[in-house]
Amino acid sequence: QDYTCIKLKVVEFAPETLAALAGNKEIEGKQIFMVAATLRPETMYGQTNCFVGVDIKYGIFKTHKSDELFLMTERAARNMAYQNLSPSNGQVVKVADLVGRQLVGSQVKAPLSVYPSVYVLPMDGVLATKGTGVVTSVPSDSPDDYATVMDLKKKPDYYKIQPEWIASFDPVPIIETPAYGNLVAPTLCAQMKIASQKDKTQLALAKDAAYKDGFYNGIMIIGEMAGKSVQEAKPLIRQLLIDRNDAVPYNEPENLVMSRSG
Ligand code: ZZB
Repeated sequence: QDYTCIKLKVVEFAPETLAALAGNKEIEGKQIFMVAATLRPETMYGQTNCFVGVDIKYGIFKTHKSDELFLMTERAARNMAYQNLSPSNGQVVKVADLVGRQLVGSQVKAPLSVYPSVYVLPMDGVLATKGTGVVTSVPSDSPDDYATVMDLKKKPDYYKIQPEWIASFDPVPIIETPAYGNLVAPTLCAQMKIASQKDKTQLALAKDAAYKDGFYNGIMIIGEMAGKSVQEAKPLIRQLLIDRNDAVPYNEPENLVMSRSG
């Protein structure tokens, strides 16, 4: 898979993260990025939060840039080490260990998002075996993200989050399609009566529909490429993010990814 890895700069770690990192000299004076693999760079204007799996193990790793550290799974760090994204070819240098639940409540700056900073929140379905294990959330165009955000809004106590970490971060209209309007994922979830991230069968169908409709029929209605088709805008926005040092290209051989079947 040809991913774009979006660099979400940590602006404030949650108290639990800080406790886990206390006394760590390797992170002093460094910029730390939570790195999220996406196939839809054109949707980054609509990021409302970042997702982690609460039981997933993450690390903080040295990168090709001496002042930048990446927070992601070790598996992703090992792949990146062969893509010029580590200190030297094949070299993986971990400077800290973390567990997803320690990251919840941290704040990151999501490039291009209309929101100046967004929170790290829990999602049940994050796969440790795909991408970086960090997922950036675009509830306007990703049915999985929208369904999860609905769960979090309904049951903040159950998910151990503060309601304000998601309450004022509404989905942002960024792409318009003739079939589903300017909020493709909320429209699909309503039509298909999807109420929770647990509705996996329906969500898989909704995701398929959202991908196809967005790609073939979507028009950008926000940002630098407003007015252009999604097909045209996608590579341009990807390049714009890379040029600004807000993203890096990242490849993952399809046969090494245990995606849909888990
Ligand atoms: C932002 C985004 C916006 C995404 C959208 C999708 C959509 P796929 O579709 O299965 O091939 N993702 C990335 N890593 C993980 C992970 N470890 N666990 C669970 N989900 C993950 O996978 C690519 C998409 O799955 C990625 O693109 C990411 O969500 C998520 F509007 O990033 B996406 C209709 C989908 N729309």
